[in-house]
Amino acid sequence: MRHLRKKELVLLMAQALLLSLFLCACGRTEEETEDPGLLLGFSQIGSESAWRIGNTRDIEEQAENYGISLMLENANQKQENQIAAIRRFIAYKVDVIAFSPIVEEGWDNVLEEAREAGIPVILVDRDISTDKEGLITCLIGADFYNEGKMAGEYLVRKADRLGLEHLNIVEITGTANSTPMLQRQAGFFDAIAGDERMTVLESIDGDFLKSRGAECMRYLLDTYGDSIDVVYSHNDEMTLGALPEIEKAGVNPGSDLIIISIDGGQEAIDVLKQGKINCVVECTPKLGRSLMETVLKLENGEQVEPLIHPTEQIFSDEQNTSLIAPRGY
Ligand code: GYE
Repeated sequence: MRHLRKKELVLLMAQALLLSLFLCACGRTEEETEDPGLLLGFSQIGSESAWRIGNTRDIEEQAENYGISLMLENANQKQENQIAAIRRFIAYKVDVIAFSPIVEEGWDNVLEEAREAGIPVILVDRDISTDKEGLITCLIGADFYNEGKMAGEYLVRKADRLGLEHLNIVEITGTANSTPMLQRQAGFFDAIAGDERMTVLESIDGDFLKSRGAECMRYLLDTYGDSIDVVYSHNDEMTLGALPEIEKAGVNPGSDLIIISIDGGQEAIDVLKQGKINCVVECTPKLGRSLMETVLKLENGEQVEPLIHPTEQIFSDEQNTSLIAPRGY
């Protein structure tokens, strides 16, 4: 065999390297397509709350249970990172794409790219707002409007039970223009609408973050002082950030102030049991099983429900809270 000169050998190796890089960039390599294991690409919002961390853990566990390969990317609270991740999933030719959209707007272009690539997209947890048809196969997530409505109905029952004549309410909302923020606000406001005892002093964006919950509560206490009767917080993280600020002001949460929260994570339930939160509306993060079952149905060409809502309950001082089972997130 002719001895290849060193220069030719280097050139040959460089060409081989370029070819393998090209094959990788074009998606799964030959041997992977021989073993058509189902591959799900999931873009997760971030790690902003115990709920989100529980949601990620559940999706990973259920992918394992159902034998589905999972490419999960954490977007660290940035929509642009989610869009980039979805484009990577398309390039890699995953079988299904799923994601929890941090906000409702701004997804049309990347979802049209997924549709042109023939990759079905499942929404998990949150929804999108679009005028275009056929971008999404289904939504698996909570009925956030009903969560807000249950929170408002609890407050009405509390006012009736205690014979309260007037309640000044402050609202600490989740991420602006996210589905849970929009719908938890709408459901709560509809539940108290027409009840002349209820006045909402201010709604302020806490972005579902514990640190922002504390900042918002400091501002609200400085602004409205002891005229506040009720704090309605869109998630436990912000509630847990707000509570120390309330106590620093010499106010007793759960007795001087009515505290209403949403998610139902273990930490908030423990505080409910201590009597420092009055009501926690459940929002389960355990959506992994429904997601994997839906992925398998799509793979088998079966019809899937366009909307899958988990059943949810309310935990409050109307019940024996010592009986609440461990929450798992
Ligand atoms: O309430 C909050 C998380 O989208 C339901 O996002 C989810 C919300 C949840 O950060 O804790």
